[in-house]
Amino acid sequence: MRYFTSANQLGSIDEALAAAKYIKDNPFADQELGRNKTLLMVFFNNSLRTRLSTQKAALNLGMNVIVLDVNQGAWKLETERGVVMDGDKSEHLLEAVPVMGSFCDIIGVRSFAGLTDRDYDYAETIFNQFVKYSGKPVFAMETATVHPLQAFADLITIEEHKTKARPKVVLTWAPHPKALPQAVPNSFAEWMRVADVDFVVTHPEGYELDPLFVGDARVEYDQRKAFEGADFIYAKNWSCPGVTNPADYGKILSKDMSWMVDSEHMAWTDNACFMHCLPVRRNMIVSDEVIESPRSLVIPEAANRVVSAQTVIREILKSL
Ligand code: AN0
Ligand code: CP
Repeated sequence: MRYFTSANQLGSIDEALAAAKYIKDNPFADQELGRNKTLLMVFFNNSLRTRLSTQKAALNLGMNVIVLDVNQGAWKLETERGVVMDGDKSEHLLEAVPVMGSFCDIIGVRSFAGLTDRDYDYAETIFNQFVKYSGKPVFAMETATVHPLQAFADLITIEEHKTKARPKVVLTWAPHPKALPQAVPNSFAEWMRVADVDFVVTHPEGYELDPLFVGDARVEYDQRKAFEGADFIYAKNWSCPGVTNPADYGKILSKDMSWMVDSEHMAWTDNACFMHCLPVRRNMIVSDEVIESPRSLVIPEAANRVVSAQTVIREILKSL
């Protein structure tokens, strides 16, 4: 595997889930696979779960791990080719990336969306420079437009908790004070479309996700209608994807608190489980009561990030 950003790179979704189950049951079975191999994790943004779970996954596979916070202690990086570097950026990504590649066998990259230039973000400019110039397999630890390790962990969690063969899964937008990327809902939509679930997306008008990810999934603008009969409620804020109006890309179009998931909202469902990728702002996205309820899966969902990361890194190790 040269790079990992989406569901289809793991073969069929059933194969991916079977591999994840094997890893969950046998976390230390492949320690030889990673012996003397080094994972470099490069962060352009903050992280708690991705940082810890991906390290833990690599350690379970017997690997060595190096972590670089680009914004803390490294040289400020220029990412655009052709600029006269007379500002505050001391080094170009075009040298930094192959140098990083020379120190490791696999690279994980977290490179958030800037949310100002849609074309730049959706071209995955930073991630693709790692793929092109590092000479090593690269996986997404949340890039500008995707968060596949999260979506895979979400799917594993749904598999573990579903009580129906084909559960109804609802992705709902919820309010947030800051503009957030579309990476989590993009990947969640992409993975739910290939999973055996009845998938519905609900959000205020203007928040339509890119068709590249949401495809022909059902969109229901009436949140109450969307929630009816739901088995899983997956809440997430995202900023305007700029699909209907490119000028609105990255903007906050609504802070409508009636979209916050509280007990009243959950009462519309079929006793659904509540999910969120975390970090979550309580009483903006979800009420204290719902996130603390026995139907909340946020902690096991986060714990499954080790499983999704380990499944992906193992596949990459097997292909080295
Ligand atoms: C990020 C986001 O919405 O993409 C990370 C989530 C995994 N969230 C925040 O920055 C709060
Ligand atoms: N869910 C997730 O990726 O969290 P972090 O941003 O803390 O890594």
